Amino acid sequence: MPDTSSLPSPLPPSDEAVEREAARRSRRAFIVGGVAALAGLGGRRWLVTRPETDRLAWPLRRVLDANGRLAETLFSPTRLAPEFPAGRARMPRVNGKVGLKTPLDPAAWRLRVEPYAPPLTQPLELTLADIQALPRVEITTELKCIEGWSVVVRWAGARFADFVARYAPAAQTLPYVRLATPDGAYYVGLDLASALHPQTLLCYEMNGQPLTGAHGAPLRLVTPVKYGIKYIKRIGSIAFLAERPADYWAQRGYDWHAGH
Ligand SMILES: Nc1nc2c(c(=O)[nH]1)N[C@H]1C(S)=C(S)[C@@H](COP(=O)(O)O)O[C@H]1N2
Ligand SMILES: [Mo]
Repeated sequence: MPDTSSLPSPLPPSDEAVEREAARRSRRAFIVGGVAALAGLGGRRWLVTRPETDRLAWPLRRVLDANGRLAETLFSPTRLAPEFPAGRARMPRVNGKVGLKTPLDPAAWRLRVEPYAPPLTQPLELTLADIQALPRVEITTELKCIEGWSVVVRWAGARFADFVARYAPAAQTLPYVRLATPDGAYYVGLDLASALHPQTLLCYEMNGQPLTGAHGAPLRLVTPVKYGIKYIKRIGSIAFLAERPADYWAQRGYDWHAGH
């Protein structure tokens, strides 16, 4: 189990707040459902022929977003994904090569932290050694792909929370994080609570070996409370933002939070 004692622990929402939010959401979903029912037998047809928002008919996108916001309300930094004995770890297939098409020179690679607040007007450029200087954490968890397969993997890296505390402490006032590959082709958005979750890691090793190029060398994200779509490989830049950032797979029909 990771040691969470030194981490900031935002208070979980009160039961009352969660219930209020759930009631508000279900009223909304009821209204959307009611609209579909009113449309009668043609309802399904009507639904799937609506103009799309991020590749989903807008009423469906609206329900998905409402569910996602409910997930955000219920999200708890103390709810941990199950861990497994290290011996259970296997090598997953290489899945998803968006943003990995060009060759990468590991020696020239830098992690770019975008300026997020004055007096930081220049991006911070970190090396892999800077990340490896943070406390090393190892966890064995299940990588779950949204396509329906999963593999237990042993990861090693630094907690995202430790990275923020050391290299971007003032960024903790901003509610969102965006991570992108160096070419910008693949990008992932996280709310700050998910980024600071004790199992969210910036990983440089997989099953006891340095990451291979196809698995995201030199640095990838691991966030075991979410699906594999959020485990961005070959991170090139990290930005802290006031607005919810776009997310590669959320723009292609999946849930923005992608928790499970
Ligand atoms: N840069 C980048 N990262 C990515 C993807 C991708 O296409 N490009 N695919 C994601 C998906 S859908 C999954 S399931 C995992 C798979 O990780 P693996 O290839 O190490 O098994 O990587 C994620 N990270
Ligand atoms: Mo995936």
